Amino acid sequence: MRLPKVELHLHHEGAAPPAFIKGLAREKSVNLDGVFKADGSYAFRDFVHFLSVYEAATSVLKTPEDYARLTKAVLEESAANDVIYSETFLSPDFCGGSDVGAWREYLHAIKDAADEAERDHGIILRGIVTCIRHFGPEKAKASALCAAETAGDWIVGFGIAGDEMKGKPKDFAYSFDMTREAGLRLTAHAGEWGGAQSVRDAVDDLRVERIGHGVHAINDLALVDKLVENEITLEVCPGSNVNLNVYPSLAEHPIEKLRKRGAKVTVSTDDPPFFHTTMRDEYVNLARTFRWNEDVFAELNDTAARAAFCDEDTRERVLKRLERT
Ligand code: MCF
Ligand code: ZN
Repeated sequence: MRLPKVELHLHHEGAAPPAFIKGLAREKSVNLDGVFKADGSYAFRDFVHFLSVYEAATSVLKTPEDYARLTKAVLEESAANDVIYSETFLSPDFCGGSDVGAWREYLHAIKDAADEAERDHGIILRGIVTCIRHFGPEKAKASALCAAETAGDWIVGFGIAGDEMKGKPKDFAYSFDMTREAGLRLTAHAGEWGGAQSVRDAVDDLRVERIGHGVHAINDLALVDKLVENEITLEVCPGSNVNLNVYPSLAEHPIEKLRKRGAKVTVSTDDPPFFHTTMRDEYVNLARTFRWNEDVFAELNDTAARAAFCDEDTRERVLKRLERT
């Protein structure tokens, strides 16, 4: 589907095509046994295994220059899917080990590559600094410090991803409070594995304005109504959820029920090559499964543009490009 699209939920390394990771591994003589299947795609059995394969693949990205090359590859693919605005999750744990000086160097390299992609393809990139839940609250604080130090025109948010079954949102409240103070906007992965209560906890204890996934909110309609009332946007990643077996099929995925109940839903790919998806595939599959037409997709993209963490001038530019002729 050739509509202009806004994507709010994309993990930077998770968007790396297998060929890109294999090429870097060859250059640097890194052994990636177990990371790929015989057919060349990423190999993982379940969610916890996915997290370790993700980290193994990411280990070949060693320098700011590697991240610049990754950024170019990722944005070319997004632009080829008609994405006009994208927010990407970046972790200081992977970029310099949460040393603020090193982190700045990675960000400069990524931003230069993003500026070039914006000139060449018109795609706009903004970054969300992300702590990793299974690395624990202390590492999260170091990431939050990096985030607070680099908050600005293109680092616009702070978030948390990773294994939702490790620790409670309130263990990370300090990091969220610090980054809110620094002017960053907040999102948290919740309700992917953790049930409706995990979404409630993220909203109450971290005071986020967006939820990554959030799909299990559907098991508690009073919670969905609270999300509607508080205008909290869900970054829904249907292909990811089906691929990781959160739901057995797209037909059983709650995105349509959430939308019908009035929740602010948006559509993203999460880690596209891991989940054998692209933004175009997501749209085609949703259109086929739920009979969504262009009006529905226009509504989703309008919701996404309004929930984006960018400044108001950028938002206006994006909204203008979404206007249909
Ligand atoms: O959204 C998917 C699945 N649910 C939770 N976490 C992740 C997803 N994709 C990547 N992640 C995590 C993972 O721990 O985010 C981190 C990875 O190490 C990267 S954030 C730049
Ligand atoms: Zn995610």
